[in-house]
Amino acid sequence: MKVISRRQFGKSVAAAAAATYAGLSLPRLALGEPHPMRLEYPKGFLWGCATAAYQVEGGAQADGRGPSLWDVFSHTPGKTHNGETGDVADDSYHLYKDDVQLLKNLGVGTYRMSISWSRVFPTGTGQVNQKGLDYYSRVVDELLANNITPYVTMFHWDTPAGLQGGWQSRDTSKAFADYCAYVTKHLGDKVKHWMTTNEFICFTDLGYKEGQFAPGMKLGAGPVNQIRHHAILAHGLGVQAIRANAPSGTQVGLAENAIVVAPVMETDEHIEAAQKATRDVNAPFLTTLLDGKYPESYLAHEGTNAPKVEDGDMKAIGSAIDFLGVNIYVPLYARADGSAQGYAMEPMPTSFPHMASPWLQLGPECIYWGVRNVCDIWKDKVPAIFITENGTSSDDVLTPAGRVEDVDRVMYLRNHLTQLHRAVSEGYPVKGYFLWSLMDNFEWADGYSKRFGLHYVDFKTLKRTPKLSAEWYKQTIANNRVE
Ligand code: GBH
Repeated sequence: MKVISRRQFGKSVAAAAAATYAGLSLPRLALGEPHPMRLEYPKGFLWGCATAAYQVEGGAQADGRGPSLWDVFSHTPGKTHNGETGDVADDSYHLYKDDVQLLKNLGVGTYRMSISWSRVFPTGTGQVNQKGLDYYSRVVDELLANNITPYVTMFHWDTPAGLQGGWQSRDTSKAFADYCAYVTKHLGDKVKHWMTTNEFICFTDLGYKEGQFAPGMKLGAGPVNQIRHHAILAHGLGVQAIRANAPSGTQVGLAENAIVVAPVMETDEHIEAAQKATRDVNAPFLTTLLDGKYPESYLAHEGTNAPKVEDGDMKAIGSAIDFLGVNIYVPLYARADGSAQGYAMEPMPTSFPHMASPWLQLGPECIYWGVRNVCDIWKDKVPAIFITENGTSSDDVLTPAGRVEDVDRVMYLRNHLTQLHRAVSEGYPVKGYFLWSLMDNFEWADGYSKRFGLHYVDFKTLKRTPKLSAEWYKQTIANNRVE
């Protein structure tokens, strides 16, 4: 009997295996060699970061700024985490040049920021505060000087406290249009991309129905539906005002947290179910805006609580937009169930994973379905789409060495940008992506307890430190691909 060594035996087994599986594998790549499935974004894809005035500016009383409902709310005991306020926040009011350098270092092409209405009109209407407007002029100039295109939101929840009745009053929608007209007239030569409002539900339902956001009220269905109507009306009148006062070529849209419904499985029936659900769950806001009318099912469901609509309202609300901005963080799931409405929403199991904020459940495919549903349902009503926010909170820790190893944020971003790439590669008109947020900031009712930034902010010294995710985003932008 022929005796073979253990070594020879191993070799012959390996050779037999290699023969069996030959043809089933591709040649190995050398280090640094591009792999065939690299997720390249199209040339010219716009990478950016987003913030909002009350969350980063501070300078709450600087240069004649009037109070907003969020100043009042955050100064009311028990409303925010540890009673924290946006009085100082990141003090971007004074440190904006540093912040533009942070953006420049990341290599972004654009910055989404918002204007504090009560800096420009301290009581919301009437008397203008020139110094407030000048501040935004300086910020915009600084961005442009650094080759960063400003995308500006007119309203990110900081309703001037001087407006009697806030969003309960129809006059607020009109005051908003006047404010938009004034700002566009004065900044329209420099800013070419405007968003009217940010996330309707957060300054309507959460402020006037749930009470967890400013102004902290808990009203019934009738008043709340009217408030929702005033909010979308403000958007519509705002679009008209911006168009009437801006140079031609100006792009107008909004930033809406379209509620994303993903199909449980990717089959025709479940996809159809998810689309039906998308229309319904977004009924009072996005659906009405893009259809130019309230859905029959919504009106029927609300009955005598349905909003009172005046002549011309729906025309304004349905104004054509140049782009739709969607803020996307989390998914919901639907399945086809053979019912009359055509779908059932899946309850979320308690075991569903989430990020540092308990509401921030991790389902990266939401960014793909968010884009696809909206584009498939409303087609040419959505000529271009931007992700105006996406990002996550993390329990960031600044090490003694001055590092923040936020691998969970990198994981979140990598997976969302992978899913977004799918939407882009299927031809959906996604033009850009704004990461929320440039730096840690005032996270509304959560105060400073939840950090969403690419830069860590020490809220005592206001020092900004880039996190690992900032390095990762910088590299992603430089390569124009995600990996
Ligand atoms: C966006 O809202 C905002 O536009 C931005 O200002 C904000 O900083 C960012 O996201 C991160 O939150 O406490 O369970 O009741 C996202 C939508 C709506 C999500 C309110 C959190 C409270 C959930 N947000 N919601 S809960």
